[in-house]
Amino acid sequence: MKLVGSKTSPYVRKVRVLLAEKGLAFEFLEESSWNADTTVPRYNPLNKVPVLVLDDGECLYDSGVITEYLDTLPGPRFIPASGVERARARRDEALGDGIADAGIAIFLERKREAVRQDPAWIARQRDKLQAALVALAGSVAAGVSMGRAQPALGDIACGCALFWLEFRLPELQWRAEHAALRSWAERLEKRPAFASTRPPA
Ligand SMILES: N[C@@H](CCC(=O)N[C@@H](CS)C(=O)NCC(=O)O)C(=O)O
Repeated sequence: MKLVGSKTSPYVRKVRVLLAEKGLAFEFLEESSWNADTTVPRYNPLNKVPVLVLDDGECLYDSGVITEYLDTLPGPRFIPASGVERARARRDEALGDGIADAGIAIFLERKREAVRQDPAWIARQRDKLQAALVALAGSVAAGVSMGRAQPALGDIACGCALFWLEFRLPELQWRAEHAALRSWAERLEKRPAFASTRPPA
């Protein structure tokens, strides 16, 4: 199978970390949907990454669909089979993806020329981020579905989102503001699956 995506995308990193944690082999086709000559629309009509291309050419997107599929393949399981435990794992993944969505919305808005930026829109996304960081810190500290020694899907998704925030919106300082997140992040980033998928400087 082939993964299409960029090394800076938090959603792509989530998939790469899961592939590494499960020990699954894949080919990485490095592509950004923002390049003028991008080939991503060949794989996803929405021109977004990640896309997982199966051996018969079928394409899977978005990242939540890909993680659900990968979890059915051999290796350790990251999504419980059923019930509220399964819903919790998917919810925690949605929290991570939502943090990435809000961060990317700010990042893209700030790329517009200053007079065209909407401060109210940026503030709305920032409110989501602040509330999500508080919720994540609480979940990690409680250790019910995240924050345990063996990372769950939510740890992977939220970890990738927070490391992306640090990379693109470093002024957020989530490590300084949430001690629970600092120690949790330090544990995650020591794992080979995270260390080997750091975005390029
Ligand atoms: N919900 C999607 C989000 C994917 C996404 O927005 N990827 C970004 C890269 S970080 C992208 O390709 N953006 C291009 C665009 O929005 O046109 C997922 O989880 O896969």
